Amino acid sequence: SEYNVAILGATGAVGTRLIQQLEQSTIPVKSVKFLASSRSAGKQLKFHNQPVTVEEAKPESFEGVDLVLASAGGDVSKRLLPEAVKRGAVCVDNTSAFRMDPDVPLVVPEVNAEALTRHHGIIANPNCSTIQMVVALEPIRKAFGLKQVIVSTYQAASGAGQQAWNEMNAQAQEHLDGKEMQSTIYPVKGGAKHYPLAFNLLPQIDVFEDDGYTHEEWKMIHETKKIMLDDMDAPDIKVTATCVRVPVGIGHGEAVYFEVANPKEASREKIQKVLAKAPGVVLQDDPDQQLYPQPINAEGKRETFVGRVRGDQENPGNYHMWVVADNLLKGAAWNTVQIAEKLVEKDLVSVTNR
Ligand code: A2P
Ligand code: 11C
Repeated sequence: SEYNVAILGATGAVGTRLIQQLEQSTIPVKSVKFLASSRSAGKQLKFHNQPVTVEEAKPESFEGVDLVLASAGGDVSKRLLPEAVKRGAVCVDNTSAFRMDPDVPLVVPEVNAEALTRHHGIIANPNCSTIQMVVALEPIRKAFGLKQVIVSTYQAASGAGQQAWNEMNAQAQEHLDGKEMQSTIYPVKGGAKHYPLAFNLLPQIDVFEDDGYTHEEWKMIHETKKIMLDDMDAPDIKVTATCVRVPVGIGHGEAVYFEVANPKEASREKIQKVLAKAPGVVLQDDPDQQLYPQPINAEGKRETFVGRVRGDQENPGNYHMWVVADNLLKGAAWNTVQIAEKLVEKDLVSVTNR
């Protein structure tokens, strides 16, 4: 069969890439609808070179729609996706609105595609920094077990949305022109204080929790556990994170320190071998050739790039690796469309199994 597809948030940094990834996907598309706020209604976008007029997203917009790909912010998803499900549409949501709902599968196809069979109309796409980390960790967990993960992130400007990304570019120009940098968005839109990101590092992504962690760090901890331990009797994995915004346009980097459960089975070479064969992973690891993942090379790619694999010299059974992916593609638009492809493959684009 063919599907009527709606993209919610079609004008955003992720939305424009959802359109492009849908064009390049295996999903048979009967029709598309591009939805955004009233500010964008009437604007023309293209699908396979044909003009499509953006419409204001309303509950009625989802009449006759089979599949919704959403990336218009958590509040919009909370308000509109239940309306879409009521009208029979299956929704893949890129926001954090439903991720921790026990009835909502949180899916990275390379890790837990089987969770899709348990959907009730909404499937959640994880946070970008979580996705690329679990793509790299899952093959290691399968081969050697995993006890502990300590991650430090280097997250690109575009993760905060198109407006924020534009602000960093403007700040860079202001600084080079000898002017004062104007800051109205980073680290958090609508927050009490704003700092420049250009020529800077901001160790705050999203709001602070009471325990001193940011919400982005909270997401990396709890989403990782939900995805990797979902529906398994696997022992818990200890996870902790420090998330930092860096002045890079596209491509999150992550320094991942991990402890395997079966240290006798593992070695640097064996881990490299497992990663080289893992789905969705490209191993770029050759110090002699100065080969390692870089955001500039990951931009526009669907894969997760891994390099700098090495054993910790002081702690046997512990390893380090460096993981990079396009946060707007594998971290968002591609993972969302990939989930939709799996739903089509498994004939799960219906809301009958509620
Ligand atoms: P619009 O362009 O009309 O504001 P980003 O993540 O890059 O900031 O993009 C956010 C996306 O969410 C945009 O497509 C934006 O549309 C859309 N959006 C924001 N608010 C709403 C809303 N109230 N209803 C529908 N879409 C919205
Ligand atoms: C960032 N990771 O880089 C965030 C963006 O939960 O989907 C994605 C937020 C989310 O700012």
